[in-house]
Amino acid sequence: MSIIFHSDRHVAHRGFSVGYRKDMCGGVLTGLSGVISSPGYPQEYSNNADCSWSIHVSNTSVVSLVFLDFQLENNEGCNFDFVALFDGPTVTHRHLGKYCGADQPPKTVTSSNQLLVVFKSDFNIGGRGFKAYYYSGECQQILSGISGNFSSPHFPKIYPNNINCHWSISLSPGYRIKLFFTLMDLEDRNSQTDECDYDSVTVYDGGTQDDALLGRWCGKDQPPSLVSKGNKLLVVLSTDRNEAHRGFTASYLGVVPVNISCTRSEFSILIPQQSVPQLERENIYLGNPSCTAQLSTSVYKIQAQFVNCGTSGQKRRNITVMVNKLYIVFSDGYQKNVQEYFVQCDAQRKVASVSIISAEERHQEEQTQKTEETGGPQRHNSDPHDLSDIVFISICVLAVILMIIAIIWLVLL
Ligand SMILES: [Ca+2]
Ligand SMILES: [Ca+2]
Repeated sequence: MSIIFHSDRHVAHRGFSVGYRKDMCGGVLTGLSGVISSPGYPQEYSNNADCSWSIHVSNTSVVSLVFLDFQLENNEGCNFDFVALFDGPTVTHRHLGKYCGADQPPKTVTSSNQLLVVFKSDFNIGGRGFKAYYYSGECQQILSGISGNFSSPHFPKIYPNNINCHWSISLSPGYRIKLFFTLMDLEDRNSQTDECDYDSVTVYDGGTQDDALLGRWCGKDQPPSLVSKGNKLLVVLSTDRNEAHRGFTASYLGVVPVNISCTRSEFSILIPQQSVPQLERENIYLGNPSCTAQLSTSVYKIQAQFVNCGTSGQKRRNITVMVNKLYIVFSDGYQKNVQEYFVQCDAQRKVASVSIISAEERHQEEQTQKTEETGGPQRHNSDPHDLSDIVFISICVLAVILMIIAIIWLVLL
C-alpha cells in the first residue's frame, strides 16, 4: 500500500496523522510446531481477508493440525467465510476439508510433509475467527505400545526454540500408565517468579490439556515417577524463543489391571482376559514359571499358598509381610518384554497390594543385592522361616516345662 501526500504553493493547515498495523495473516512456517490464528484473533477478523499459511516440515514427517478455537460466519456450503485445508503446498493438492460456523473442525493429518491452510472472509458479517496448533513428526507422537520411550526433538543435541510438542500415551481401557523421566535438562526456572516460565515439560492425567495437571518441571529438576489415574497421559514440551538445553528422555510402562487379595495363607490374583488378549496363561506366573495362571470364565487366575511359588516373609516394623513377584511376559519373536510386579500381603490384616517394577528400580534392586553378596550390610528384614521358627521354639519350651513337671512328679513319688 502507498499513500501520497501532495500540497500546492498556497495555504497550509495542520495536516494529518495516520497509524497503520500489519494484519498478521499467512506466511511460510517451517518450525517443528507453531500456532496460527485469524487476523486480529480473538477480536473479530476483518472483512475481505485472504490468508494462506504454508506449513513445511522435514521430509520424513507429516503435519498435524489441531483447532483450539473456531467461530466463523456460518452458511451451508461455507461459501462466505471459511478455512480450507490442502494436503500439499498449493490449492491444487488434495482437499482435506472446508470449514465454517462454530463447530470445531476435526484434527487433520497430512499424508505429505506440507499443509496449506487458507482463510477467506467475504464483505460482511464476521466472527472471533480461529486458533490452531500444528505439530510435526518428532514433535508429536501417539504411543500405544505396552511400554515405550521418547525424548525431546533432536536429543541429545539441544532442542529447538519456540516449540510446543505433544506425546500422547493411550492404552486399552483398564490400564494405567507409569511414567519415568530418565533425564531432564531444560532451561532453568525464572528466578524472579520461581516458576517454569521459559521452557517446561508438563504432564496431564488424561488425553488433553484440560485434564488434571500431574506436574510441570524445568531446569534439572528430576520429576518423580508418575502413575496415571486412567489409560491416557499427555506430555507437553514448551520452549520459548531463546536458550535451549539437551531436553529430556522418558519411558513408560502400561500397568495391567491386576486384582489382588489374600487370606492368612494364600494369594489370589485375577486379571481380566480382555486386558491381555495377546497372551496365553503361560505368560502370567507368580514367582516362577511352574506357578502359571489358570483361565476360567475369561479371567486369568492365580491362587497360591504362601508355602508355594517362592513366596517369602519379610519383617517390617514387627509385622510379617508375605512377598513375591508376578511376571507378565509380553515378549514376542522380536522383542523381550517381561513385566515384573511386586506383590505383598499383610496376612494378619489380610490386606494385599501390587505395584509394577520399572527397569530402573530392578537395576537398583540388583545393585543392592550385589552389595549384600559382597559382604555388605546383612539384610535383617527377610526371613522366610519366621512364623515356623516361633512355633518351633514355643513347642520346645512347652516340652521342657512338661519334662520338668514330669521329673518333679517322679522325685515326689
Ligand atoms: Ca463474512
Ligand atoms: Ca528457552
